[in-house]
Amino acid sequence: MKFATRLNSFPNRSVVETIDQIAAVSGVTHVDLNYPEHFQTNKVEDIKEALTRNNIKLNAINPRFRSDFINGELGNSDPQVARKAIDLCKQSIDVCRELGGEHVIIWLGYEGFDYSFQINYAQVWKQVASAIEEICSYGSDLKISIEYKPFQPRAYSFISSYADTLLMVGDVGASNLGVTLDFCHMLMKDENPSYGLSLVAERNKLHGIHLNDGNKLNDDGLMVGSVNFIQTLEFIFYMKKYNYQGVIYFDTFPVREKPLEELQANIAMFTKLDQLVDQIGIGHIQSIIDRNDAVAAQEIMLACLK
Ligand SMILES: [Mn+2]
Repeated sequence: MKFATRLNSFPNRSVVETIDQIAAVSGVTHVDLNYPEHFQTNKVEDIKEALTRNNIKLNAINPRFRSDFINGELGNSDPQVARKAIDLCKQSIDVCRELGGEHVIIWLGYEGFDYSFQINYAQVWKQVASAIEEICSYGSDLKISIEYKPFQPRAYSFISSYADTLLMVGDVGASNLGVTLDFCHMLMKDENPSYGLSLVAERNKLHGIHLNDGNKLNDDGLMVGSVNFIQTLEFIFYMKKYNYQGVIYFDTFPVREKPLEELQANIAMFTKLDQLVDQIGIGHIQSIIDRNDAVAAQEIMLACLK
């Protein structure tokens, strides 16, 4: 099992110190880094050395668009800003290669709209598709994925669901382009996470998973399995069914919790749910699904409570 966690959960430390701290937790195999924010206090070589020293691998580089992009990133109506957004993704690809990673995850936080008549939907769609195509071509040796979120900070995100993300992936048509699913973002959209996972995985487009939990209408970033237990179990069942071999990144926000303890709790819960799926049996669970019987499906919950 490959696990990664959120560096920003560990405040007041440099990236190198944080890597040292996280690496001490049993089970952690990878880290994700944001570009450029995690490269401001430590050089790439120092981070590389810290990863090697701790036997931790880089999972993904996540380009982070700040205030210059408040009116949109790849689809910005100002061509210079849109070009800067493409360049930031290309720089993220360069850094990812330098650190031996294989995945760049693009979350377009500011791409969207707040008002009716604010943007030209079709034109922005084509502009974003063309930019992503250019990025995928530049990073053709890496996996590139889109992480969608339905809203926040915009009232409406431009890419907001598994459905429009898959539509964008299809329109771009690059073989290295896929989807990163964030469980909490799926809940915000009122999606059933496993349905989305299944549609994405059926198309071999499941590049990444951000696991967490929440109360639906906010990106709460709560601990894995703490609110939506049975939906998390189902999600892990489908991860196993589709033989997901990528990294599980815990995108949780320990604001008041001790971050190392919170990370250990996420690993413990994931491990327990993974074992429960094995104990109940993938084949047995599948046979219950195949009966299309809600009462029979309750047997799975009861088996967890035994
Ligand atoms: Mn996420």
